[in-house]
Formats: sequence, C-alpha cells, structure tokens
Amino acid sequence: MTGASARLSVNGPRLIADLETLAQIGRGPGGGLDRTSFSAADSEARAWLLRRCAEAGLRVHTDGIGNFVMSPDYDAETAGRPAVWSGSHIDTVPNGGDFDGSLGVLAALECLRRIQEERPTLDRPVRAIMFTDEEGNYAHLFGSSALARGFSRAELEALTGRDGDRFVDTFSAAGGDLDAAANTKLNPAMLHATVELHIEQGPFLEQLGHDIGVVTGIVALGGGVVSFLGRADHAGTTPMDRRQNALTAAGALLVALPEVAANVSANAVVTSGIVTVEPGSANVVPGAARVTVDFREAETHLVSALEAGIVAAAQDIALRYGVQAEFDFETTIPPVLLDNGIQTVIAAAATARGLSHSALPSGAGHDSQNMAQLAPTGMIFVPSIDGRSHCPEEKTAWSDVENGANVLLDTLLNLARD
Ligand code: HGY
Ligand code: MN
Ligand code: MN
Repeated sequence: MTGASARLSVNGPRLIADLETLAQIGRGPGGGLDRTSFSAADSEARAWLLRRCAEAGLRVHTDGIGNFVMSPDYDAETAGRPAVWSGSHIDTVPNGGDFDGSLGVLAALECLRRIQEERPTLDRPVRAIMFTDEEGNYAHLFGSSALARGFSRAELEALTGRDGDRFVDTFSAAGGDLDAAANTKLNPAMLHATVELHIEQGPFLEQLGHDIGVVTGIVALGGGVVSFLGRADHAGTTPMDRRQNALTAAGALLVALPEVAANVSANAVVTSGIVTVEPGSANVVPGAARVTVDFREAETHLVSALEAGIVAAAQDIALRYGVQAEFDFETTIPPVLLDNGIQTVIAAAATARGLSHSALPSGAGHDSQNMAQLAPTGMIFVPSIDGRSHCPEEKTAWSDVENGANVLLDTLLNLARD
C-alpha cells in the first residue's frame, strides 16, 4: 500500500483460480459437487484450504466442531480485541454447485491474504472463517449453531446424517474429539461484527440488473423428519381395505404441504427432499415411511404456526390412513434482521466502487443467521445466473465474484477501523 488512504483491492485472478481449484474437489457422477461435511471430499477440500493458508503465511485455528478460524500473522497487538469475522462454508448439498459457500470462504481468504500482504494498521483483528456442515447433514447450520447455542454430548450422540450414519462415528473417524465438539460455544465478547459474502441463489439481482445485494434479513429454518408407521404385509394377499400403508400416508402429506404453507403466508415454503420406505420391497406393503420436511418463513410470529400446521396435517392424515405419525424436528433457527449499520457500510462500499445495489431478504439459510445472535452481522449477495442454485448449473459471473469480494474487503476494513 502506498499510503494509509490507498484503497486495497482483492487479487481477482487469484480468487478465481482458487474457486476453480476448489471446484475440482468432489465432482460427482451427476456433474455437480458432492462434498458432504466430513466426507472424503470434504476432508480433501479442508486439507487444500489449510495448504492455501500456509502458502499465504496465515494461521489457522480449528475449533472443536471443525470450524476453521484463519488469521494474519502480524496482528498480535490487536488480537485480543473483539474481531471482525467473515466466512461461509465449503461443504455442499449432494450434486451441488461450485459457488454456494465456497465463494464466501475463498473471498474472505483472499481479503485476509491482501491484509497480510499490505499489513494495514487496523484497530480490530480480521478473521476468515470456514464453518462446518452448513448444509445441515447432521444439524441445521451445524458449525455456526455450535458456536451460537452449543450442543451437549447427548445431543451430538443423537445426530445422524442423511446416509443413516451417526455423527459421532463419522466425526471420530475424521479425527474429531466429541468433548471438544461439545465445548464450542463462542463468547460473544470476542466478536465485533461478522459479514458473509454469498451468491444470491435466486433471480432478483439478475432481474434488476444490479451488481450487489445488501441483505436485510434471513428467513427462519426449521424441520426434520415425519415418520408414518403402519404395518408391513404381503402385496398380493392383503386386501386394499385391510392395509396400513405408511407410504400412502406419506404421499398424502406431500400433497397436503403446499396448502399448509399457503395457509400460513404467501412466503412460507415447505419442502420434502428425502422419502425412505421400509422394508423397501416392491412386493411388501410399506410398514414405515419417513419424509424430511424443511420449512422456511420470514415472519417470527408465523414460524410456530407453520410448524404446527405441518404437525396437524400429518396427524390428521395418520388418523385417516390408520397409521401412527411420529415427529423428530430440530430446534428451529429463528429469522433474523441483519444489522442496519453494516447494511449502510456495504451499500456505501458498493457505491464507492461504482456498483449498483439493492436491498433484499434471503430465502436461503446461512451461518450468518446464527452469527447474528452473537454480533452485528451483515451479508453481501452477488447475482446468480438464471437464479439457479443447489444444482450443478449454479454460476456467477467472474466480474460479479470480484466485485463482491472487493465490497467485502472494503466492508471488513471499515469495520476493523474505529
Ligand atoms: O438450505 C439452505 O438454505 C442453505 O443452503 N444451507
Ligand atoms: Mn446451500
Ligand atoms: Mn450457502
């Protein structure tokens, strides 16, 4: 840096090269990325990220649940002060895209590298974060939930992944320590602010032709598994009126869910993405059917009504089909409004770089909704081409990647100075 007021910018080609390299790790048969948390591909991506940090001279602390906290090596003087954090996740949904989460981690890494290279004098430390299991294979926004609310050992022991594996087994196999995982709750006094850069994952910025989204709030994220328990019987000999077919009940719930959502609000959404059937044979009446239910709602006062509507619909259907309904729902992560002051800083940073911007809410879940429970939090969105996400077609223009990273850098430096 030539002077205290010279503006830093990210190294765009380096950030793009990192995104392209990370996108090579975990490419699956569907053409997208399969980087479920603690899978072999996730471990490979974590190892690669650690190498990139080492090459840049950055320090990395891994906490009990496996979140990475990355720091420059020169800020010992301010290191004890409340820090400015920025990050996201590198795990993906099955057959996911190259940008969801990865952009926020690698842009934060790039910002930290520029800070390390230029060594500006800052009043507060800046840290880049990689959160564990944002996509919630084991628990919604797992890594940041461990920081914000913490998990007891008993809670951790009860967690299972979508493949039916127990978290404790997978975690131990990956070298994790359960006692440390149960001890990750963060003291909010350590934080001054947090900011996350993310792709929009929807169509609005593209429709508006705007470069940057200033995120106003994030919807609630809730759900879990509804199990219908009927009776397994012979498919050829059991008359239709004597069956307790659990899958028929599950099917009725899937059909009922859109109306359940519409009865709560125009913005409420409910999704069932996994159905499992037991015993799972073409010639056996299904004795059990389990469906995942993911629900989102922006208004705090409507969240419990949405959950109650799903439960009531399932109970009603169970009664109608002569089966039992059981519920295993996670603690709902409440909706949050993001910090107004940070929104102003983000908007000003965009304007100063000649970028158009608009305010918009997030319909996707993010670690920021947990971090907002701990410190003033902001989010920056960049456009998603065609609004596509959670699919291999997920894409953001490289110019938008660089713009978003520069707005992130400006925002972090602003927040790190008094
Ligand atoms: O599901 C979500 O909204 C986020 O991508 N984890
Ligand atoms: Mn996602
Ligand atoms: Mn994400």
